[in-house]
Amino acid sequence: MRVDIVSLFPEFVAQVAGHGVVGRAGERGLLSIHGWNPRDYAQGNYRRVDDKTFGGGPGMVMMIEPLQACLSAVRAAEPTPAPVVYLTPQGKPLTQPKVRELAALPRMILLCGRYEGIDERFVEAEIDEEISIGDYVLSGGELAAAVLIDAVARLQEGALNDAESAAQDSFEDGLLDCPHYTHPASHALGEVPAVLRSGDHGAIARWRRQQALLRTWQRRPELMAGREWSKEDRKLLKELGIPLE
Ligand code: 6GU
Repeated sequence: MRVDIVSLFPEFVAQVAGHGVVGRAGERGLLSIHGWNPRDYAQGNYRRVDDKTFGGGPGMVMMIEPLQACLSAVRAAEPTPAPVVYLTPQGKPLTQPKVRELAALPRMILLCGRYEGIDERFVEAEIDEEISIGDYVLSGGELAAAVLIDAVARLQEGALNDAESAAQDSFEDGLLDCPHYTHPASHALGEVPAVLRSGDHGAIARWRRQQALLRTWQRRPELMAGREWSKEDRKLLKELGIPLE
């Protein structure tokens, strides 16, 4: 997958997203990240990319022209079609299904806003999707873009080693992950649950599933509302005393 980042700090995004799984996906040729700075496409001595907000008020707004020129260069660099995703707190909250959808594309173009945002006319004309990473305010879309790149990179076929298998991650099934333990089995802080040491793979799988259900119910009950449960899940929920709706 190819990711183009349009940002006033494109190196920052590439840096943050360049470590660990994402870096390895790059080395394995599964992901390539390309940074683009609208300032390089701005006019005049000052290479101005932002201006005062019409109607007054604090803060600066990113101007249409440098963004349009920059986006044209991004498109011209490579013919693969790509949605333009604008990272903004006004966007739809990012979820794992959305990550999966984007991860399956050959390319995406990420636009990071700074200041108060970007001229709405550019948003209407050029943006395909607006995405937020949560209900809090960041000073720019750069960290959000790095988050999105990380989430998408680890879903690229071959990005994870076996031990990291994405299939068992929190949210891949819409539930939180079960607890995990490692050696020593016995420690002053407590014992590893006996079932995990039993060697009974069926019992271990059931325990993990039940723990995932329990944790989700305790911590994020809204994730469980309106779901269809399998026969096995219904049994595990009943054992926990968790009512089915
Ligand atoms: Cl995508 N951008 C900014 N500036 N703040 C955010 C965000 C994005 N998502 C949550 N907060």
